[in-house]
Amino acid sequence: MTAFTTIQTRPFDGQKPGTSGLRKKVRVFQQPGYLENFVQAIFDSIGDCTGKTLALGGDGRFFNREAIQIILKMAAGNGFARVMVGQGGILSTPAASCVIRKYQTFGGIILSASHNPGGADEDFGIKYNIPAGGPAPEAVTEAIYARTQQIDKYRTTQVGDVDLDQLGEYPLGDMVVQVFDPVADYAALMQELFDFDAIRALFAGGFRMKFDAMHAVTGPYAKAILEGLLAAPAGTVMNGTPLEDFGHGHPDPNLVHAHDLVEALFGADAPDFGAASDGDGDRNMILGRGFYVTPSDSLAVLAANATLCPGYAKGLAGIARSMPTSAAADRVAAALGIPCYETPTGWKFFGTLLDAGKATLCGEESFGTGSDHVREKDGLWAVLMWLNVLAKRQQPVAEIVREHWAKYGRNVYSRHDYEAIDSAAANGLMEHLRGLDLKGQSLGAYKVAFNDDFAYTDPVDGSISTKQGVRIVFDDGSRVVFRLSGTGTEGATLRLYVEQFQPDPAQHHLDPQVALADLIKIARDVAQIEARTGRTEPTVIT
Ligand code: VG1
Ligand code: CO
Repeated sequence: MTAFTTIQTRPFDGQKPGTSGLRKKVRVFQQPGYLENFVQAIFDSIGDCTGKTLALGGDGRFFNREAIQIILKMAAGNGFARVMVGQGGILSTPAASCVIRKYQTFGGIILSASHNPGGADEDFGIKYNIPAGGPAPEAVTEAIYARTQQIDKYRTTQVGDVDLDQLGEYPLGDMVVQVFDPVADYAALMQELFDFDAIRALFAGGFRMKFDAMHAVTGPYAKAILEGLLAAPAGTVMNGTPLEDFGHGHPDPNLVHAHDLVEALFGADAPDFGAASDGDGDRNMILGRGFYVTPSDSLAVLAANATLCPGYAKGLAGIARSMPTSAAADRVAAALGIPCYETPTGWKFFGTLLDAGKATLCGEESFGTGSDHVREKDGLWAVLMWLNVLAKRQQPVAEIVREHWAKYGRNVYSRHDYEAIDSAAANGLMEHLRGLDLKGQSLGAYKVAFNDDFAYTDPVDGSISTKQGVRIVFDDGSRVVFRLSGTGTEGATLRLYVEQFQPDPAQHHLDPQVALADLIKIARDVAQIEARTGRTEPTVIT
């Protein structure tokens, strides 16, 4: 019989997980009972925890360590036999997925608000991953949310804190806390997938790279793998020590926030290759010398070159991409004669396809790429796959992408984010778009083939997800897509995605903002962005 203490509590409003877990300001999470209620709601929703093992860790942001101590005691109070926690409380999202699968734990809890800033006045987040290793599907997150609205008590154990910095096993009540090396299992998996000898030879031949860990969780992983196992020169990894406030940065690997890296790759004497990862290590940005690879193109290029990597030498079963992601990957799938699936935004929708062996590679336009090796998107994995491809092809990044466009055509693509806009205005804008019937109408030089609000029926389990983004598709295949972010903590963020297929190689060099200017204007007008939000320009363009 587990010794536990029952604490009375009352529900908090708004503990509804978004695109990727529950994200709120740190101060919200610091309210007595707030974190505890959500954790108890998880434990109440996932079945009998008695005797089970839980994986636990986070991206190292402010409140990570305190939250881990709270969760450890609650896990003991709820009957878990063991919690595997990353040393120092560190565990990247893809490494958590790796560990859950390898040790067949009863899922895991990941503490992260991903790319959102960290610090006492910034963001914190928590999500539960299921035993298959992936983010909880909607049925589970809805059950957790429903439980948070009813909750009246939680269970904990009255014991002292555990030293998270020393590897080893420690008793906590009747439970064992196993502090483990968060890098080792992940690094071992990467060595199974990629040709480390070829990549080592690439670096030995003078190939130069910069990896920007953005003071977030991938620092220790990148140092161990790139500078350690692959013998890249010391200093290849920038901003490699996880800091609680990410050095006052915004750990979002894009052209705006990864400015140190962008300066290096677009400056004089630029290295051959640049990459960055986000707060929790699941996203990646890929740069060549003076060249930016859009995430949608990165997915397509990796798919087209996958068989150069030992882990994918047998070829791909299929590709999956989120709806707003460009159709560049679809063209590769068509050429390979394999299916391409279109899912709603958020990695949780890829899980069933990966489990069923229908998809091998998955990607999102938001700098997320991954495969069936884990059930999360995986930043360093994408970087290593690029390195493997570069080592085999011995060509610059820009040349590989240009050759890809010449072969398949270019899906010219851009995303415009309007951040921290008024929530009511954002909801009104989406309602306005949902109410439009544009079929057959001309907008500028484009004729609308159809417009709808994307709905998805999971081909494996039949679950249905509606209201996943308004799309206006033109009869030449061009499209504009609108959705509201489900990861923010302040106001609303409107995302506008714009895509046009360009088969003519003579046009491939054009800046997407120029090539897409007409479509961007049409999108702003039809959605009444300026009138409804007061914004004349987006906050971030990727
Ligand atoms: C964003 C991205 C989405 C991604 C999600 C979680 O969601 O658009 O593609 O899966 O973040 O990524 P939204 O709802 O804000 O558009 V992460 O790296 O925050 O775990
Ligand atoms: Co992330």
